[in-house]
Amino acid sequence: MRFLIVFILSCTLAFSQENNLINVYNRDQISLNGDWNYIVDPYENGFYNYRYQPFENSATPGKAAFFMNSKPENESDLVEYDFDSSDIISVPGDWNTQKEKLFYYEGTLWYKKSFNYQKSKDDNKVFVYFDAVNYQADVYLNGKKLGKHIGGFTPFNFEITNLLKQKENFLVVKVDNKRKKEGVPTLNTDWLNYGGITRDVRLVEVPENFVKDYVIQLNPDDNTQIKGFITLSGKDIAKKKVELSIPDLQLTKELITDENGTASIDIQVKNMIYWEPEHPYLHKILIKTTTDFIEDQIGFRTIKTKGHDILLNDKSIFLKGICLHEESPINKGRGHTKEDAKQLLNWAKELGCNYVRLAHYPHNEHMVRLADKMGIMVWEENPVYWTIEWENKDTYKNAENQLIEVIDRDKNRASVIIWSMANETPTSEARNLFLTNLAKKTKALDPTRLISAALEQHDYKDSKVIRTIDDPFAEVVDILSFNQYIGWYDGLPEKCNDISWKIVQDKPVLISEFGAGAKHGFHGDNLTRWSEEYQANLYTETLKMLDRVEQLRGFSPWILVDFRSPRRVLPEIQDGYNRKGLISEKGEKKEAFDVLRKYYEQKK
Ligand code: GCB
Repeated sequence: MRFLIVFILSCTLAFSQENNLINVYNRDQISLNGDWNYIVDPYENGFYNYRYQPFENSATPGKAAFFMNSKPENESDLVEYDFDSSDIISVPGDWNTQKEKLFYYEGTLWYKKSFNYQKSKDDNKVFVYFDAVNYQADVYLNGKKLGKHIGGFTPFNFEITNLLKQKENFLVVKVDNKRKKEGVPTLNTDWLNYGGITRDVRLVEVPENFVKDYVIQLNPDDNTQIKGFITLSGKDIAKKKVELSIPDLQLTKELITDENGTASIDIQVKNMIYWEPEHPYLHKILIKTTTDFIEDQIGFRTIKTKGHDILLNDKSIFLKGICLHEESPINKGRGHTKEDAKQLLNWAKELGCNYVRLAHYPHNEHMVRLADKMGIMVWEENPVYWTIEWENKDTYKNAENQLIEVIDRDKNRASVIIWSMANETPTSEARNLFLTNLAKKTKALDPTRLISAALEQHDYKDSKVIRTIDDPFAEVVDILSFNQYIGWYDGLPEKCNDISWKIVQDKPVLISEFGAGAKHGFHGDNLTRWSEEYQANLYTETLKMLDRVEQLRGFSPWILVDFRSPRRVLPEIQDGYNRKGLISEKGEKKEAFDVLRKYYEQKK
């Protein structure tokens, strides 16, 4: 279904052209959010016949197939389901927190939405665009299969122009969130496997010839040069005029597309205003063709490393960070609204952060759009977590596809500075190859950003107090990042006094995680597990220890807010939550919040 062309624009700037629309955020659209009917189908009865053959493989799927949205035609007719009299669920939203009986459900739910649609122009094209569905979506319109998508955190779309009617369309989505050994992520994670159509669903209408894709970024090696491309899609796209304007730079350029509908951008600019956390300036960008018009807001900055330094616009920076899961601080459950993102990023700002690590998968688009506006740098991660099937080619394809989709969505966001390939993966030849291939792909698609992965630390030779990073993938990354839990899983907080690191790679170091669990409101002394005092003391001791790491250029403690995890079962303390948050799931700050806030306040 997907095809990928890599345009080599210069030796330093190449990007993918993908099948998905980009910047739907700023496109005309009709939302399909709201009430949908749903059917719980643990046996996938609406998908397979009693011989376990998929109905969709047959030219005449018959009435039993749920995607046909069948109704009895007369009083004798047998149809054993009915969407319209089935229960209702809100889209977007996970099913776990909307329906008590589905809290731990992992399996198939069928969703149905009926709608009328009037195109604004006859020859326009219409797409249905899903911001994310966890984990597998099989999508049907008016009884016809549009396609399927695997991966719970990235967008996908299907063109529906030819199937769309003015009245009584029905869109049916089979959503399956069963965890799979070969999946990405795999069976084991430390977060709740929220199922459902978890992000927005939109109908996007575009002209027959439209702006399909673009990259407008600074050349990493020359920050006075804007480079990239604009690609059109449609029947008549060769040798076409495309106007690119950036009004606040008083810049209007007329570009001409090549045979494939792509126009290269190479513009020299004087007096550029750069994007940086203290001044997150976004330029209004206007792209006009004879048929289409699209607007975006893009920040210009460069991000590089040199020796031990991370350079933002050629100045060395320290990343004052925090990790985030995509859980709503407002409605609980999987977060998806602008308000959810705003609350999380406001807390990060209050903590003094200029950086967040979006763990452990791509978050919704509001998050990166807001980070752009608020001046917060972002680490964005592929859900390659713990023990993936490294030798499985389909698993690799799946991981790569999810990465391509997030790069495609966020390649014009200034806030995104790091693509993370994975989290805490055990080294082996197969794993090293898997991650190296992902890294190569990422660099080929996006040479303007940095690559990292949350690695693990190891004992240095036989020493119990000197740690090192002994991992072949450390050679591949731009930034050497690792998680460490000294004082929590590894001894008590005072152990921090004894530990030092011998880092042999000539790269900047980020500590991608450290932390301790504490139940808000539970008090004890510094050595009482789960007390706020223990957590605060662990932060104090860890921060002293990290100050001794010469190469350290930032960190992102684990984690801003307590989050749901079925692995965390201790009654009265965890009750289904990982308690390493600096803030409880109810929004109450723990003592450690202030320890970190004060540290960031005095940190230059
Ligand atoms: C980790 C994982 C993170 C867990 C955390 C913990 O190293 O990367 O996903 O939630 O530890 O709390 O144990």
